[in-house]
Amino acid sequence: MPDDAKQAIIYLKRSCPFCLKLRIFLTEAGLAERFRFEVFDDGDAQHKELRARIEAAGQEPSFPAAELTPGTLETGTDDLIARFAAEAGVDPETMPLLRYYDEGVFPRHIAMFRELRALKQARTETPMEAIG
Ligand SMILES: N[C@@H](CCC(=O)N[C@@H](CS)C(=O)NCC(=O)O)C(=O)O
Repeated sequence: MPDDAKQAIIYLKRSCPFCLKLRIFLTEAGLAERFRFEVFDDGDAQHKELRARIEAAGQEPSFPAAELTPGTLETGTDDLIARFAAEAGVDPETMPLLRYYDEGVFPRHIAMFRELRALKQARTETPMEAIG
């Protein structure tokens, strides 16, 4: 089936570790062919449009997002994984690549992101006289 004929769409932000987690799961579970993947960059027009759509539905914008029913965006990486896994009868706990990512690069990435954010915040809060 050509990609643009697929109804179910998964929206992925290119730099997002959660989006990569979902894509790893779908690929390793052999489910990727069922979806059309729309990949966008942080701050681009598609990102802004998707954020506006999610906010208009009264939800907090978050990616990955899945449009399984046209017009409805669903979010929450682990919820989506659990749902697709149950539907396909697969167990994410037994997937070596997903486990490898989820136990290594993923938490490290999140920790580094938080660390960087705290450093940036501390830098903006520190008066120049204190730096010398
Ligand atoms: N609890 C969410 C967290 C996902 C998340 O924090 N995604 C970030 C990108 S890494 C996000 O969507 N931030 C808002 C934005 O980029 O507009 C999940 O598990 O999917």
